[in-house]
Amino acid sequence: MVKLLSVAIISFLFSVPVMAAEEYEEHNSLMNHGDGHLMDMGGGMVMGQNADTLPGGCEEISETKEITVHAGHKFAEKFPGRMFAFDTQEFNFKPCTKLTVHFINDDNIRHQWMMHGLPKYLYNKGMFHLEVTGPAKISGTLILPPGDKTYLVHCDIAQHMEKGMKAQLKVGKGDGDLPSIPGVTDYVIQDDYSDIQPITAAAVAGNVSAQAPVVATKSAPAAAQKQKDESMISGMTVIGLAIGLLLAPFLARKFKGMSASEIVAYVFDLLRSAVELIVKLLSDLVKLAISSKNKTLPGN
Ligand SMILES: [Cu+2]
Repeated sequence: MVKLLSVAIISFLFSVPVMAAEEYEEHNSLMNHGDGHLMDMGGGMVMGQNADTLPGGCEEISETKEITVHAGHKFAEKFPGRMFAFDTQEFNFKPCTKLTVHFINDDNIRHQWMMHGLPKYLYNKGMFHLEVTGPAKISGTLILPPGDKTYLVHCDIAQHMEKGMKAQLKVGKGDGDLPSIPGVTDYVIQDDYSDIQPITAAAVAGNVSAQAPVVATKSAPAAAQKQKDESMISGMTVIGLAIGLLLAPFLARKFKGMSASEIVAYVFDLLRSAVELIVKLLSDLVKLAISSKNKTLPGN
């Protein structure tokens, strides 16, 4: 009996994390503020909710669809260099589809599923928008317009789209692809890891493990130092060239009719007198400094 009980307890304990993973706070009693704008006190928000008005050009609702989209840091792990992502980067629906989106935020921060470019007579600012601080779930419904068009879906929290939380939703055939959709289209601004191969959409889709990101070996300060050194060298080169060009006519006249060994001897002699002059100047300077230091002020 004890054995049976302990087995039951152990199996229950093991199932707790699994059950916990499936549980999200549901924001399903939102207050309707009109114009498809719904909110609750817990930070859940829906904008552009439209479950019954047909967009112009739609004879009827072509299909009724429901999707569940997750958002979170963990979904960006397969996209090198990205921090946030949806679990799906591309959606496709028939024109005039009535679409319900169940948006699940898996992170402990705020995320959005924001769709742009919708007709403004029906959707305020052309947006349909789900937003919630997670981990939590929020749902909203809209009716997609007719025609082939590609809509941007993103999270508008500062830097979340730039860091990967971006997708595209094609109605019908769509009208092209949007840039920088992780795993779908190439990034507009490619990170510069200099020595490693650029990460293309094809590489991410085809072979994630083989393309595992190699951490850039060159650290930024080292690179900056190198650049500084290079600029110093080029500065010295210019000065050297200028001196050479100025001295060349004078030296050419001087060396006329001299043999190679005579020239070398002359140059060394010149250098020796230059060094002597500099040493003399320096020692004079030091003497001057010492003598002025030892001077006593008048009246003391
Ligand atoms: Cu976000």
